[in-house]
Amino acid sequence: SQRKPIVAGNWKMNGSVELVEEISSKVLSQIEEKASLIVFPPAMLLSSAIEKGFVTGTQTVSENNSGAFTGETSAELAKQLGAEFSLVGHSERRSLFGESNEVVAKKFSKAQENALTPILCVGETESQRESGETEQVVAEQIKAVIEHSGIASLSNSVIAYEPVWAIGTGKTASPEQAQAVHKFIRDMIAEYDGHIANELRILYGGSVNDSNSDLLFAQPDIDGGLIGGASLKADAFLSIYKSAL
Ligand code: G2H
Repeated sequence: SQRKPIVAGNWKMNGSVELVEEISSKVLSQIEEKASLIVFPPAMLLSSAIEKGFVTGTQTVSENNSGAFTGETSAELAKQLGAEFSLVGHSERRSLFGESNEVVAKKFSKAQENALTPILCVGETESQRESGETEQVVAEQIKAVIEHSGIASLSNSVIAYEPVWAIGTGKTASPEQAQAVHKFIRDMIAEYDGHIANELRILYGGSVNDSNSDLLFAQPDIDGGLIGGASLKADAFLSIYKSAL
């Protein structure tokens, strides 16, 4: 496909100034034009990561502009620092911090208002998959954004499919399972707009490592990955990046 792959590292609440230095020194010299590499460090490491030369994003953004929202991450300030992306609706935000589809849709649009490219994370839980609800759950998560911001908003965004049962569990979706959902997502969006669907990068996330990334990224509708645990190890992250080239 013509879509430029993305390999993104979601550090979650991990890492350190030293880790920014270590990963930048081992990985940044290996970046090629053919695939993008983005890191999502904890907000307090954004400046260090930007200074070292990483393309960065925040792990979430507030749906509010500014004001009495103690502890929140401002999209406007993230942009001022030099961030270019933001994750929205990561499953940990949904499950641990109670973010509904509607709240996630507001965060998506707040990111775009501030010229951050949102990476919308979607995915079903294990029990939803077992009861055959995967497609319905993922469709609802995406439709909440389309209803709030319109289909055109997806042209400046990325989707990450992360089955909840595969996150941090070491239990990756098989390339076929992942491809099936990615294709479902692309087809669903094509019903609104074929061009947007064709251009949209859809990343896979959930226990991606340096031994499963090759086969996952080779699938026709998988345009790279959102990597958690393995993005904290320079060698593994680099080899995952290389499998997207
Ligand atoms: C899914 C993923 C990164 P991990 O949360 O967003 O984490 O690769 O550790 O499963």
